[in-house]
Amino acid sequence: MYTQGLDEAPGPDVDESFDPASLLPDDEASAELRFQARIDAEDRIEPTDWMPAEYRRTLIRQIAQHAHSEVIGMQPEGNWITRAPSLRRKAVLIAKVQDEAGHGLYLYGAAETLGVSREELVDQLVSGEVKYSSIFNYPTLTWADMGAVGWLVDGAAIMNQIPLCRCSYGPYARAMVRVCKEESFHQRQGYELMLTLSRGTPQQQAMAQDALNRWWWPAIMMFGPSDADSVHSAKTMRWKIKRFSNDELRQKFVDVTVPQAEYLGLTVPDPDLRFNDETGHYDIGPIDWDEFFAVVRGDGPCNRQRLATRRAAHENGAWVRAAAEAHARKQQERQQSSEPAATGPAAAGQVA
Ligand code: FAQ
Repeated sequence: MYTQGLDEAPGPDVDESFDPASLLPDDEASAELRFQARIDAEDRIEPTDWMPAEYRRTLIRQIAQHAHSEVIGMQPEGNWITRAPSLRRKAVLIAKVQDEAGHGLYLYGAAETLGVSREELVDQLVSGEVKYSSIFNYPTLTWADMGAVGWLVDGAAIMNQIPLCRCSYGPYARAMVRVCKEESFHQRQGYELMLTLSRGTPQQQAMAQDALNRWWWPAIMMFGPSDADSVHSAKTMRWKIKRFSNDELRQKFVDVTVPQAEYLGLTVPDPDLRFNDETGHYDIGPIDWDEFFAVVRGDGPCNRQRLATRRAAHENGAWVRAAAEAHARKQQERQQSSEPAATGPAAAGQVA
């Protein structure tokens, strides 16, 4: 369902009149033009290729924010592992939370190929210097939230990430392929949980509706500011990091998700929601951008708690990092002391 995004033409191209060459000395200008020509020809940029400094910075910013989101994103669901109502649900939830940790690691790995170290990235997260997705600053109050998060949050994440599988930067695009396969499983388990609740007792149906009421708008906001207010979209679309604008992806999500809510027998909490026969899309009511920007600034319901938990986990893990480093050092010393002196048959290449 979500992979259909891959078959569609990219979104509208950005300001073609902009000429990066006009700002740069000759050598760099021609390098930048060659770079853009490779992007336009759908060539993949790899870590050892020349790239404009701003392309590198933009990718580090986006990939790091994405990695941090996956890592912080473990908290709202991790909260429910001990309270899952059955062994099956617990096993599924543990697997999902572990997947999110893995996604963070692939993404940190992809960011490292751009010349930033893992330590720097992690320090930026725990110091609160860099952003992670707004969505993870909302609390998970009931078990139904595990369904809503899988269905809506992972659903929104996939909608955004499928086009990233075609991102111009090779390591990010390749990381996304696996991430999307796992997110697809996450979305389905969430929807299946919602289906179970919505076919259950009146109390279970009410829990499912309450979870949808609380998660709908934060999921809509996850796609980022409206196109008019998006600072980075113009350049990231020119560089084919992003293939669709924030509003285009938001619309795709709404179009896919509203019929899913109807199938569940739930009501989307938007009195202005209408199917528009002329456009063939759903129109939604106004988004509360004040809420979005407050959460992004650090004033959401759980921002402080999420960062404090992450910081504590990092500090509590210091001994593991120290032990791993000491072990690696010892192994290296042992290896060096047991290596034969560089003379004799081995050094002369006579030993197979
Ligand atoms: N929250 O100019 P734009 C997941 C910031 S993974 C916080 O439009 P851009 C898996 C933006 O960074 C979810 N900040 O920016 C999972 C920028 O700030 P800056 C994460 C936001 O980059 C599921 C400023 O606003 N996914 O859910 C948000 O072109 C379940 C201006 O915005 C990704 O990161 C926001 N929602 O577009 C895990 C995907 N939106 O840096 C656990 C990759 C915007 O200037 C459980 N990222 N901002 O200080 C992207 O596709 C893009 O970065 C966007 C933002 C679309 C998020």
